[in-house]
Amino acid sequence: MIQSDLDLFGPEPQHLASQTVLLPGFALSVLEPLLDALRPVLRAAPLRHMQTPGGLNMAVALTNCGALGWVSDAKGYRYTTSDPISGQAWPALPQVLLELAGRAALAAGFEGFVPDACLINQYLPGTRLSLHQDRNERDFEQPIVSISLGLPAVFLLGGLQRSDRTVRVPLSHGDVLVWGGEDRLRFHGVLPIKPGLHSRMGERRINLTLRKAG
Ligand code: MD3
Ligand code: FE
Repeated sequence: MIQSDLDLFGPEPQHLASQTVLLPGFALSVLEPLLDALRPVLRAAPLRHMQTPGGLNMAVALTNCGALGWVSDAKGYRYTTSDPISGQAWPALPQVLLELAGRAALAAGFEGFVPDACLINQYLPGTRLSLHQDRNERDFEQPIVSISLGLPAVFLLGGLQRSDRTVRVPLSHGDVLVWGGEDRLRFHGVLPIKPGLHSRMGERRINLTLRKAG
């Protein structure tokens, strides 16, 4: 089959591990409604650099929407119901994002995923995220859905031990990744973002991570 035929049907889901599925371009069909919904969220709860529990400035700028939001400060990593800057509840999770996450989870084999938290990470060129596990959620049986927007990234997918080998997964604008089950506690990270200009998103990568945190 020639490339143009493949384009008509869109790339197939790719299994990166037993319960890790890459859905290439899955977010593109709702891209404009998604960006329209994100703008007021970012106005109400601006991106900011949080401190690590050890007192260092995080390279990634972040904010949240949903009933719960992930924060980091001297007290540690945790979920809060309000934005520590404004003192207000985090902005509501936009319906378009809730529905996109549910459809992505279903496409990856996870039924009935209803997230209550969306972490919004912004990476400028040069920004990386070092290898870590996500352990602040209550129920590790729940999957995580991640939406990549803007500049491309190379995602590092490791194993259950920090020392396990990692595989490099290129992520493009509109790609959606879903993790669950035995892959939920894999170590993972993001290599430094290469300089570039994305036609729709500018000089940055935005990652939306949807979880059931509470
Ligand atoms: C893989 N964010 O916010 S996608 C994070 O691109 C985070 O901003 C990255 O890691 C980003 O914690 C990676 C999300 C992700 C979340 C949980 C995972 C990837 C995962 C759990 C297991 C394996
Ligand atoms: Fe993570």
